[in-house]
Amino acid sequence: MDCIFCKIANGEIPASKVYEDEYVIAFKDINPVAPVHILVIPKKHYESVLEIDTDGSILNKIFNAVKIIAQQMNLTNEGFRLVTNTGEQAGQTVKHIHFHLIGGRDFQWPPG
Ligand code: DGP
Repeated sequence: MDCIFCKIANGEIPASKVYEDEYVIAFKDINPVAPVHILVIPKKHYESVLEIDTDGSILNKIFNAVKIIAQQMNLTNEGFRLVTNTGEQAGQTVKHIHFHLIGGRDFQWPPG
């Protein structure tokens, strides 16, 4: 399968990694929209939230990584946003589920 995030997960394509464990990898977004913009992904390929294991185990691993990275990046006091775009209308361009962890500035709600 020709998936850019699978290639980052298996080391075929370089990325600026900030976290890695057996199940999850996190790296800096190539096109940051905030001072901190990290993509947190499962190493296993799932297209989106719609494909994720229903037992929730991979989500536990992802959220555990998010907590560690937020602490690492000193985002826990000011706050941060965690977003996963699903499907075309939401603007999902890479079809390997990823959570945008963004912080370091104020955000608006509702988002654009
Ligand atoms: P989305 O629009 O939610 O599917 O977000 C995809 C994000 O992935 C977008 O912010 C740019 C980022 N991205 C795409 N290709 C690469 C890449 O090769 N390396 C890195 N680090 N980020 C990428």
